[in-house]
Amino acid sequence: RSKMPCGRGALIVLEGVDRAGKTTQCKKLVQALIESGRPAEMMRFPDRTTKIGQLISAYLEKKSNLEDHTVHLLFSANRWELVPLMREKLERGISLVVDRYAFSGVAFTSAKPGFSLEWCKIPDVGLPKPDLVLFLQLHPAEAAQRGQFGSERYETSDFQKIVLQRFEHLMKDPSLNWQVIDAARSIEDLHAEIKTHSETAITMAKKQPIGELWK
Ligand code: 2DT
Repeated sequence: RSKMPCGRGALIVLEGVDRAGKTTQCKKLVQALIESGRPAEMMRFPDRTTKIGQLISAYLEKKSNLEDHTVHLLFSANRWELVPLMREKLERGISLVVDRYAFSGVAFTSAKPGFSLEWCKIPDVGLPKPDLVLFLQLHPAEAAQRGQFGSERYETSDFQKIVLQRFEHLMKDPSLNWQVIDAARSIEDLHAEIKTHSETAITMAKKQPIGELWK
């Protein structure tokens, strides 16, 4: 029996600054895709359940300190360790809806002093390439209105502003299918737009092999 009865699944990534609604929208998208007969599963990075993910989680919770290059490479390693599973699912026709990916990796580390965008991208070169990257755009002032920042590392408005600039730079890359979504709207309005883009990406992906990111 063919591995791909109806073609492979699509790799759909949601990115955006903190509190733009990524996690809510990922969950709603997976549910809607399944209800319309399109197999789909959610993933998130960092995946804090693996051994590498636990090191990252302790770092984010400020329970441990890690050198900046080291933690960057751990975030990347955390994606690479899940690549075999991601490929297997995509090839079985399951679309993956991913909460953060290499773009967060580059945007957050390159927001630290002394890190270039180019250096930050290298460890993630060759990862499965997303068929669609949805960027949930939210002005820092509107993000601030959604309540206080949490207590994890990186959750300060000054840092988040630099992160947003790094994302804006990454979005200029025409080799990726970036779609910018205005996240200052209702959950349902956002969901409808995200679902439409995703359905198109799923249809297109069926006919194409999985690409390689930044290669
Ligand atoms: P959440 O679990 O709340 O999404 O926060 N991050 C994420 C990085 O610095 N590098 C990465 O590669 C990834 C995927 C963003 C996770 C925090 O970790 C940051 C916020």
